[in-house]
Amino acid sequence: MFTKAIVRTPGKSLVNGLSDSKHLGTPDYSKAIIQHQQYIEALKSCGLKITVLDPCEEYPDSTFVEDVALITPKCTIMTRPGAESRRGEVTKMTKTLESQFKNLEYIESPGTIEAGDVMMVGDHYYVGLSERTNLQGAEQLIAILVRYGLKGSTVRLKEVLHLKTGLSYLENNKLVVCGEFKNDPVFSGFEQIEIPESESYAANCIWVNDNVIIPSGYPMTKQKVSATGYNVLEVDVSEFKKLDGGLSCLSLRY
Ligand code: CIR
Repeated sequence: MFTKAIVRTPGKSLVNGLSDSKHLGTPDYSKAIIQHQQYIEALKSCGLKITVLDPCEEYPDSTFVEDVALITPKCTIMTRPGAESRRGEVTKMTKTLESQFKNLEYIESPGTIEAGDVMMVGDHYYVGLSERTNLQGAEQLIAILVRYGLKGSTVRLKEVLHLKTGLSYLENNKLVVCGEFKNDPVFSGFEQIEIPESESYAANCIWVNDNVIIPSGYPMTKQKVSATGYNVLEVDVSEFKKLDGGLSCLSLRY
């Protein structure tokens, strides 16, 4: 069960965030603020106490807090984003986390990791090797996990930005899969919920205490996730989609 989450209100500089989805247009800042508030309300309705950090204009992508830290029950690992424009976000987040968490650990150069590439399944952490996360970063992360009695393994990505762009673990052995992860033998032991290509954005969804939050506007995903028996909540995150960000990216849940 999760009890808390950390989010960061988007700054006006959000419109300058990194994007491979320019065809979707520039995010509308006012809409993004409303959607972010609705996201917070959804997390609250799942029982979480939310820490809302102030906007950070220096870093346009800083609302995607998930990428800069991995909070585990045993330790908290500050990442080193592959996107250079995002590296400074880590220092900001470290200031927030160091007062709350002991056992802070750090990924060091030349390693890079963005925690959108890390999927927790109990005490095992799958680490995507992507354009943002390199082998050195993954090896450092796994070595830290092992020191704390946890485990990890790597998964090579072909197309998606982050591992959790195409996979979401919904607990109880249930795994949402899409695109390149369908039929991957690494995940054959899970009860799979296959998301069609036409709804691939919704493959990034989040389990929060037997609720699953999905992006709104994806009816097939809604139907498939509802069939698991979890309570499904929908949040419109269209403005974050324009920056390749999904629901998981917008919070650190612990
Ligand atoms: C980026 O490209 O870094 C941001 N525009 C989006 C980050 C999304 N984060 C995630 O998937 N965990």
